Amino acid sequence: MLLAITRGVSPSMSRCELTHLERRPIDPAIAAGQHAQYEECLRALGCTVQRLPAVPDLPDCVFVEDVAVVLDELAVITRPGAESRRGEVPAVAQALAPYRKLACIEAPGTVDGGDVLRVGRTLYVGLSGRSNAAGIEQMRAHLAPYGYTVTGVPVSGCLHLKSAVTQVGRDTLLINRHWVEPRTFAPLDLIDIDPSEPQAANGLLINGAVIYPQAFPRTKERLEQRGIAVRTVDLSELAKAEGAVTCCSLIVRV
Ligand code: CIR
Repeated sequence: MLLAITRGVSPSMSRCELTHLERRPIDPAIAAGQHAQYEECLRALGCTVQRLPAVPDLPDCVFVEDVAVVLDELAVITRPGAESRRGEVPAVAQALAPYRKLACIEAPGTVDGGDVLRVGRTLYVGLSGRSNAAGIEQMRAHLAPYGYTVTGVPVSGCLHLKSAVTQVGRDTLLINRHWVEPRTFAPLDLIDIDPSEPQAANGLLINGAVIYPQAFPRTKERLEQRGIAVRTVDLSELAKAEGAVTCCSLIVRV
C-alpha cells in the first residue's frame, strides 16, 4: 500500500520563500482547492492520503517533500536550507515515526527533499541554494549501510534538483538540460522538456502513471508520445510559490 503524506495550505502562503519568481498574491482558498484535487489524483492512483494540518506561521508547510526523504528502510529527516522552513520538520517527523526508523540531518548540513532524486539504489542530491556538501555527506553516511549510493549533482538556474529532472518511468527521466548536466544520469533514458516550458521537468511517478501540471501541454505531449500515462492537475496557484507536483507529498510504502 502507498501512503501519501500531505499537509494543508497555510493561510500565510503569500509570505512563502521565493528564489526565482516575482512575488504575486496567492489566494490560499484557490491553492487549497487545487491541493485537494492533487490529493484526489493521488487517491485515484491508489494512494491513501494522510493530510497533516497546516500551520498559520509556516507559509511553505504544504511542500512536505522538502522536510524528509523516505526510503523503504528508513526516513531521513532533513534540515531545510531556508531557515523559515525549519519549523515544518517536527510534525512531519512525528507522522513518519510509526512507519520508519528516522535519521536526521544536523547543522551545518542542509538538505531539501526537493533536491533528492532516487532511482533504484542511487540517490542524486542537488548541490543547490538549499542543499550543501555537509548535508550530502550526512546523507551518504546514513544511507551507505543500506547499500545506497549518494551522488552530489550541481544544479544552476532553478530551485532544486527535481525542478530540473524527475523520474517518469522505470528507467526514464524527464529533464531540463539547461539546469543540470544530462551525462550525470547515464545510462538512463532521458526525455527533454519542450524548450518553451522550462519549468516542466517536475512530474510525480505513482504506480506507473505520472501526475503532471496542466500548465505544460507541449511537454505532456512528449511524455505521451513515449507511452507514458499522464494525469494532469492544475497547481497554478501553488506554482506562484515555486511549488510543483513532487513537493506536495511524501510517498511511504507501508
Ligand atoms: C520554497 O522556496 O522553499 C517554497 N516556496 C517552494 C518549495 C518547493 N519545493 C519543492 O519543489 N520540493
